[in-house]
Amino acid sequence: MTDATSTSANTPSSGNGEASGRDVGLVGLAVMGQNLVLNLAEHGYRVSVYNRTTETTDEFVDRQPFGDHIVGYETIEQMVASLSRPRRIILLVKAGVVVDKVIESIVPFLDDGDIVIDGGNSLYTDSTRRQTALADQNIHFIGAGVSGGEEGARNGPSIMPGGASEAWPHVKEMLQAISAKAGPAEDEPCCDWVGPEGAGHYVKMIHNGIEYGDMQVLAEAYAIMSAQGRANGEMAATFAQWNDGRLKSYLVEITSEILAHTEESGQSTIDLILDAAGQKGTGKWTVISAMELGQPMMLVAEAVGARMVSSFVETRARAAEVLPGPDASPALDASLTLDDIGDAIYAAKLISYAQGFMTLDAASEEFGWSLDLGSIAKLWRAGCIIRAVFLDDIARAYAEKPDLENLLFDPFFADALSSAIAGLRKTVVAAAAAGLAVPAYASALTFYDGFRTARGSANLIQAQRDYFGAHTYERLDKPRGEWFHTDWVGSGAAAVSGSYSA
Ligand code: NBP
Repeated sequence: MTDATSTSANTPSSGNGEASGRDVGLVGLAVMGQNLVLNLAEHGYRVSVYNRTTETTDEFVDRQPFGDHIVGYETIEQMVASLSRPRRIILLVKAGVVVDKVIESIVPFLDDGDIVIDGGNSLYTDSTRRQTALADQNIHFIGAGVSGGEEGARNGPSIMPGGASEAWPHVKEMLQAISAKAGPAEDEPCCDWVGPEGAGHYVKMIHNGIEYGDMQVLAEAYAIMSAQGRANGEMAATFAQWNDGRLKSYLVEITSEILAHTEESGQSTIDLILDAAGQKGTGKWTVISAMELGQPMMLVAEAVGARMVSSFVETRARAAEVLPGPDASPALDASLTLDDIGDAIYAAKLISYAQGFMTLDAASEEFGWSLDLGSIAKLWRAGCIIRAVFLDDIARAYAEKPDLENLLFDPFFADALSSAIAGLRKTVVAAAAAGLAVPAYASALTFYDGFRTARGSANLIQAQRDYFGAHTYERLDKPRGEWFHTDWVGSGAAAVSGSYSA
């Protein structure tokens, strides 16, 4: 490999269509890749594109409207050779082993200091591994979470880059230019450096986990309102109204539009859709990571579980015939209002985000990433699927108190939760009495009640563990850190030397 010598092509070049010195390369012309290329070209960047299947490249280049700002290449080698140095190459290929294969095929043509950006939904541990391996070859690797789907990629996604920080100055202007913008003047890019190793993909993973939670929270509101006998049009109007206030968010907005959508026949489209939710794995990854870090991200865990239960279509149909529910009449407490349900959505979301930020905080500590939680909240204000007005409040909470122990201790969130929690409680009680599953709401309420309980019931669990496994326990009448074992069938407690952790 030779040294990269020329200056950065961070700003768009004038673009005269020459075959060398192009600004950025992109591999992978499926839905995300094509839209991100159009976004780059619209911002003046000259993009060299490559796709494994050449016909896809040809079709795309032929119909795109940006002329020689977008040029297709038949081989990776030609694409790499077309770029100015340090070369910047974005990968938007299928996550997993494909990313490794593509990196392997590119590396032989790269020089010291070139930059590879993986913009797919890669697992953060893979990104950490890739960054380390490529650093050994003097290649800078950036794992960049990109959220917003097809529309975001085209018009401005939320971008969460992490990895080789030396590369950030070479890509900052470009990635911030194509990202969504937020803030009062809509000029603050939803793209900033997140941290080392796989930090960017970690933050994207937590974003996706929270997205699972938000979707479940809205689906439960839909289930309750349906059980109340409300028509889809009325529910659409309610979600639209909620979208004018504290619940304002992309997911509430599209939920309203979905519920209002009808077929040519006049029938609601939502009523024709099979109730079996798919998933690609980022919610599951979130829960696994939270568990590994000892963080109760339970609302997202329930959301992942609810999708699993939904997929048992035939089994649920059989269970519906043999497993009785409560004999409730009317089906739902008639005093449960739309305001109560709105409160349930809001309180559950507050708790879910608090759990998400607890996990981010723990990951930052565990991996030594120094994550800026307020900055992360800002990245999610626009462009991404969980964009919502209250991310401004989260950003403000961490800006005011960067060492905030828990989001729920911020005065704004504490007040907001205390005013909404009664609605959540009423909704959970009504749903449980009617035999309606509301796993996200119930989990949020249970977390809230457990979290605010100064003395709980884990003393019994410690006693049970000590009884069957001599796992020892701490005592209220002795200092923390002193451990005891009781001979439960004999007599008395004996101090155990040293510390013990389970
Ligand atoms: P896909 O995840 O469907 O991947 C398709 C692309 O990967 C095509 O360009 C395909 O080339 C290429 N590819 C495959 Br498959 N195997 C390959 C190989 N062995 N060598 C080279 N290229 C290979 O595309 P996508 O939906 O655009 O998503 C791209 C990334 O962005 C993924 O990581 C995804 O999880 C993430 N993401 C997607 C969305 C979304 O809304 N779709 C949102 C956010 C993030 P081919 O044309 O030759 O088959």
